[in-house]
Amino acid sequence: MAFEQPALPYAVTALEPHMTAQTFEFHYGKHHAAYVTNLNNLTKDTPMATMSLEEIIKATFGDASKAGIFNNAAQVWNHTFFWKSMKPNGGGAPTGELAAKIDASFGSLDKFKEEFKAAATTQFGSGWAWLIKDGDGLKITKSGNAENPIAHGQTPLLTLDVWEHAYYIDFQNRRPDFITTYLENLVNWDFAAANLAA
Ligand code: MN3
Repeated sequence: MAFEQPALPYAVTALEPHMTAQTFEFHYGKHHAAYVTNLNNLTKDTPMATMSLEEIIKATFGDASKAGIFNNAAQVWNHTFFWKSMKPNGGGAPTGELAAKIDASFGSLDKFKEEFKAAATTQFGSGWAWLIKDGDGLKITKSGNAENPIAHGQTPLLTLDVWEHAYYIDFQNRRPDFITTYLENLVNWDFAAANLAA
């Protein structure tokens, strides 16, 4: 069975004005869709066609001869995870165990935001910023291009896409404003809490 692009968890207009339908038209409709098409073409009639994305990501990471498969499989996975990392009327503050772990790991929610913003801003060129599980605590990481925590056997809780295509339509070159908007208006703490509990 071919890989399929999962439906968005909300309407393309649901995150406006923070993330516009036009951004979804390109980012979901063109970029994410193209990674799915490429992955299907690259794995057609091979054993990988029936593997999970996570299995493919782990099996191809670091293998230069499989870089195309890794890049497309990871980008399919990363974008699906990114859409879920946001929600209409997102932002605000986490609660419960997640809130306690953020305080324990970063000092406060504000300190977390500062550190996350620094990581997402300083990822040079294309890539991703992540909140991941780290033992009993939490950690912020960043990765270049398609690389993700799954490749490293880590458990991601949230992600932010900082490729230019993620923000250029709505924010042009202002990546820091995009990151602030994500943290204040879009981030889905329920999704992060569910990943922490899983
Ligand atoms: Mn993207």
